[in-house]
Amino acid sequence: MSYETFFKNELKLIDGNLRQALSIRKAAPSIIHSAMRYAVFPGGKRFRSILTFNACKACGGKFADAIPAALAMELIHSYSLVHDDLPALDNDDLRRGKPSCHKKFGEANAILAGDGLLTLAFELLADIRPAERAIRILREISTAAGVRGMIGGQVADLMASSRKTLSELDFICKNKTGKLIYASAMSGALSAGALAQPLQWIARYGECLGLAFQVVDDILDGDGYSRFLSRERTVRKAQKLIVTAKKAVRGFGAKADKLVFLADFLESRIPQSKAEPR
Ligand code: GRG
Repeated sequence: MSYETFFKNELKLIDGNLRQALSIRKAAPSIIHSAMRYAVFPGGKRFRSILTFNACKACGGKFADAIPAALAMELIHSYSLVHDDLPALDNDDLRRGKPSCHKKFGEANAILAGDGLLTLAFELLADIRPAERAIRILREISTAAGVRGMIGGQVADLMASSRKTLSELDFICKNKTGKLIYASAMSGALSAGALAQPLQWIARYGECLGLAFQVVDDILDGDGYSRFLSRERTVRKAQKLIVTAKKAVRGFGAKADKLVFLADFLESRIPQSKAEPR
């Protein structure tokens, strides 16, 4: 079954709730709301929010319990892409097949739209109840998105020389990409009120899946790990992480089927032979 069919309900739920969260149509100045919506729609794979929903489900919660965390993860991911595309960073003119946010709305508005998406994420998380749960989730997500996570990884990437070591590359990928995926899983589990043992399983799963995501992305782009390791070793690294991720959630039994599907989906993205870079 395709990814889109398998996750039809999650995709509908995340898009409907994102639309609602971003639908301040009459609010002034309208340009910032338009730029924020432009950055979020149409979406990409919605991988992080799908992960949040299903980590929550594996831990005995309902999708509805995970809506604020799932929204937050998708908003923070969208902000990171808007800022990453800016001339000062990757300077990309295109994102998801259309002009990047700064190309459409100008650099200043794109910076502010990114800021708007990031702060909206935390506004939504603040409504989680009980309040102790909100605080726990806020801590997890803010740490992952900040200097001990995505921002730290991005800065390490900017500072690294073209001759970085494998351990520097690991640090960059675990933080820049991995931490947000880790937090997507953890915030889903926390939204279900998960206790120590299931949290430990989800933590291990999220950690391995997060790094595997970047390794697979590097295989597709012919970048990062692919420049360091042979194709065979890069593929093996991704596969090993995916196997470990799946093992970590075995204790959930059938409740983790969708988490296993997500891990298998990553593996299915690895081209059979050396791909032309995207
Ligand atoms: C604060 C100025 C400033 C910049 C921050 C946060 C940041 C810049 C960069 C984040 C790093 C980043 C974009 C890492 C790449 C992660 C990655 C592989 C993104 C692609 O994710 P997918 O494949 O995309 O899930 P879709 O389009 O499917 O949502």
